[in-house]
Amino acid sequence: MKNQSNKTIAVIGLGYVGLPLALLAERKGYKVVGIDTDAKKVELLNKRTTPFAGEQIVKQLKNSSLETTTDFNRIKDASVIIICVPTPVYENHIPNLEPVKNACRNIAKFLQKGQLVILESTVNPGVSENIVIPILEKESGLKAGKNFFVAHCPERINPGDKNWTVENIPRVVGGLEEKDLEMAYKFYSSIISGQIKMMGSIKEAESVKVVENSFRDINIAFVNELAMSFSKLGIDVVNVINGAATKPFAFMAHYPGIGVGGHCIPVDPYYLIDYAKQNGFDHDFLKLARKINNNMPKFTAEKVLNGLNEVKMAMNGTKIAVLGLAYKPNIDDCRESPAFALIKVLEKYRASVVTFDPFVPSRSTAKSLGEALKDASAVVIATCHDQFKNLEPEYLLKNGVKVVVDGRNCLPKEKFIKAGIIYKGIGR
Ligand code: SAJ
Repeated sequence: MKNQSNKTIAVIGLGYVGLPLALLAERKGYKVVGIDTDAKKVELLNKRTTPFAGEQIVKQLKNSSLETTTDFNRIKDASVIIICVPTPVYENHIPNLEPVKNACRNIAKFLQKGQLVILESTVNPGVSENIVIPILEKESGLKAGKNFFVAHCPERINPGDKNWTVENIPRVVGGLEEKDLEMAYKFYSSIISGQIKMMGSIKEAESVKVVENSFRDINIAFVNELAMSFSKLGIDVVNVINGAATKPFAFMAHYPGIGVGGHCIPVDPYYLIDYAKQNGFDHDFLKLARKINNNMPKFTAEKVLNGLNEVKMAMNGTKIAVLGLAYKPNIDDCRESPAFALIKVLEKYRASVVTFDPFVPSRSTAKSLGEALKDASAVVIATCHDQFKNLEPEYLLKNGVKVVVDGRNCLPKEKFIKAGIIYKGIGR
């Protein structure tokens, strides 16, 4: 490994994206300063504990000498400054770029000649040139492309994935000009083992991420719509998808469920929808996919209603256990999790909802699985945590459960039906 010790990197934003990146750059020989506005998070990180799960990160953190601070002054010594702050959307799905703007304002105060600023946060095309650069130039008095350099390298962190990591995931990078691109390419080549593709412009690099995640959202919407249709046709859509997946080309399996959560897939399409609309194009298809996916919690609640009707029970006053709050299996991240939309719908039917997620005790109403299941007439699997995949029908029957709605199609359907439980999957 080339010794980069004479080079300092500053990473702004120490969350799911910034922290793994900061730890990787440090392992590759850079001196790294991690900066976050959350003093509590900085304090925890300095004590070598991490505010979010992930044993890999905890181990790396304990072995690292990463310096973390809230003081933006520390960017002065950095040759590369990487922005890894969140890019959420507001309730009305309009992009919220405040975290990016605030990071740029804080950087601009201390920006030095020759520094390279890289934005990793997911944004729509145009943000680097129309938002990031004007703020950096205005508050620093320096000129982008001349006195300092700007590039975009969209993050591709996949939380919980042990095979694809920040070190080996291929990346794309775009620069304001040729020089900015070269500098960014050289930096990423020194820490990433995966392929790094140089894009023709910074806008192309910004477009790659929103396109790849919109691709995933529309594919999930496709199978969610199939699930709704095949429910009426009495055909098991999961079996059909697995059948289609035997085709070794031109098919990519996605699976239906109670909805689409996380900080990427349900959010990124809105960045493209909004930017295209500002430029005179309406993404009907992307909007329809968002509508279908956002409707899945309601579709799931109707499954609960139908299941209870089959055992002559109403939702009103019935105890329903919702198992899983995190947006995907075996992690504690609840951002945009459809479980919460499902709970809202169930409570509208005046059901008495208890929740349990072993990875999210702080937001679970029950302290254990046993407590959640006790006297519950219906169970909804909202997240396919390993602990729930192994649930036995006998255990549920013993607790008085009559209906199981398998929101992630992760239980053995036949086994539950044979045991006399009313089983409802999503599309099966
Ligand atoms: N989901 C479905 N059906 C599917 C796949 C996912 O309903 O077939 C749901 C999940 O339950 C979850 C949501 O969609 O609620 C998002 O799932 P995800 O597997 O896409 O997980 P993310 O949000 O962690 O997505 C990340 C993304 N990575 C980056 O943005 C860098 C995404 O691009 C990856 O495709 C994804 O990981 C992955 O492949 O695991």
